Amino acid sequence: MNSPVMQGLNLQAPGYVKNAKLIAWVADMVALCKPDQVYWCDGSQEEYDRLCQQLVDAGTFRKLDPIRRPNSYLACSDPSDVARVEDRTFICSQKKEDAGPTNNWMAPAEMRATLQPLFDGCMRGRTMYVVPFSMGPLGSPIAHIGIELSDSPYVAVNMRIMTRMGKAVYDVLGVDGEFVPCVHTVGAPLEPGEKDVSWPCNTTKYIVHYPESREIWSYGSGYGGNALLGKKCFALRIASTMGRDEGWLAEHMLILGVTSPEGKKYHVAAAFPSACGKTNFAMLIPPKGFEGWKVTTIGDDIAWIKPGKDGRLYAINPEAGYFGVAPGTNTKTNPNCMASLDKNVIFTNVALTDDGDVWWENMGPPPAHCIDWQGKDWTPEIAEKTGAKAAHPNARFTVSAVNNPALDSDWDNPQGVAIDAFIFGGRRSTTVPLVTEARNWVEGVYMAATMGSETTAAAGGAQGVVRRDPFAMLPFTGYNMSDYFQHWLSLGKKLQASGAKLPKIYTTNWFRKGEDGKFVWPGYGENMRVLKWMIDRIEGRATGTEHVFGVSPAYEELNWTGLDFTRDQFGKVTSIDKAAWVKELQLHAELFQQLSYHLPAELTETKAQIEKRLAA
Ligand code: SAT
Ligand code: MN
Repeated sequence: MNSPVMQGLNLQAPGYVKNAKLIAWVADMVALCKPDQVYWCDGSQEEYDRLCQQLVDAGTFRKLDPIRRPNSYLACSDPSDVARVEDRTFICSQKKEDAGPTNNWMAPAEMRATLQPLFDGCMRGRTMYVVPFSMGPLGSPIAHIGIELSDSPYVAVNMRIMTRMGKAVYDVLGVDGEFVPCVHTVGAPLEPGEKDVSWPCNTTKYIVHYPESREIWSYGSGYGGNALLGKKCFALRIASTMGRDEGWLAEHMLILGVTSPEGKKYHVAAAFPSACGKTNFAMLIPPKGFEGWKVTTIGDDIAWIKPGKDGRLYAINPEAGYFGVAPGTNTKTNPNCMASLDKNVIFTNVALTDDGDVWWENMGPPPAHCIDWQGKDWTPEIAEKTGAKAAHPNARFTVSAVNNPALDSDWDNPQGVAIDAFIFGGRRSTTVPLVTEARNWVEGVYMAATMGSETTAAAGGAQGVVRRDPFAMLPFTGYNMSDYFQHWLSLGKKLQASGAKLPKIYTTNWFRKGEDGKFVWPGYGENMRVLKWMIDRIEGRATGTEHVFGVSPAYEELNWTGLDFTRDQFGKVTSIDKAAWVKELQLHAELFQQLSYHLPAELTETKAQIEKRLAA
């Protein structure tokens, strides 16, 4: 503790930090990163307000109008740092096969040698924030602890919203508790006297995971999942490997509760790729015709699911807030979300209106003038001429779950909620019908494994290209994808053998388009009609129609009260085109070819059965 680099640093951990491994690790990281200061976050409101003010003074934050948007801020990132960077994300397991063909891999020793010079002195001129957080309710048997060291105060305040962050974490951690060490730097050290920029980052980026030692190292980005390491890095990539080793599941799923007019409650976990409306579905308001039904939110992005003593699967939301996509969110698509954004929000890369509020595409009528996310003047006329967006398509809000008027009373229950159904939803303009139930667990795993989706802006890629996105986990599974399929199959088999009733598995597609190129299904709140059918199936009230790869509803089985949706339109979103499916199965074959190492035989067998039925 008395080495020269540490002199004058507030390295001394607060008295309530008693974990020797943690204290030693922080000292090592200080020696490596060489920050000017170390600041131990306590998670208090006072601290949050102070750091936000500091971000305002630094020009990173702009405080929004206190009447229109109380206690809320706008941050605009560097235009080069606007999304997760999948091509810079690495899984560094000892063996390449363990990362599998869907992950970027580098040998741990080689990666450590690469990162060493980058991290050496990376925090010069900056403060290292020690951010203690719990993924999941503090002390829950399903929860786990992480500590993020970051030189970004933006990360510290976002982590306070997104996780249970603060000194209470140290009580759970105790003297010898386990934590996942997460090191993050924007990779922009400051020379003495050098003036900082409002969004420091580096053109070189590395988002690195060592699954065997359960470590995360992130370099060069301050944005979203690259920097808020509790989210995709820990809660999905590292946690999925923990789940494989320990017999549980870390999934890219929202969790919702549905309560019937009779007061019976069901829990559904649903996987959709990033930016495909998970937040909207998690906050769904039942439409006309569903009086007395209630949908409540447990989580909007990630689920940790562990088998209970009764053999059922119990899920928690490891997060405590929503880091949602702003563009497209409005009082029609997601009224609960709009209400959540009334106050105490951090907005990133949306537009600033002349009256000190925010605006984004499709939020409502455009303002006559605003400042776009890059600080330029924006008017509807300019947009018309140049196509300039006021908000970046991947612009985000960070808001606490407690802001959500539809928050489920069990959202913070340390025991989690028992899952009745899983939904896997792709974004496909053709081929895949509105909803299909798997006849058994294996068929459900097949559906999830072969899910395809047209890409969105969240991954920073082009829009509209179909890519296979197994379980909506393509960029998030921290190990070999085929081993992950096997883990799902094995867990199902084990639970079934114990006599437990497994959740039903569905695949949905809200995104079929007509010849006019427009979505046929109205989506949003109307998805309740599909959800209700699933519950009818769970209760044995709906027969469904069996087809080549599962069971789908007949037109009569959905409640159409309050919606004008014809049998013909229903046909457009549910039809199964044989030729399209022959092609689709060729694409499944390509996927299986790519994933052939350790690919479970059950999946190729399921495919053969579908092909047989298709040919019949
Ligand atoms: O930017 S994040 O990775 O946190 C969000 C997402 O891609 O879903
Ligand atoms: Mn996500």
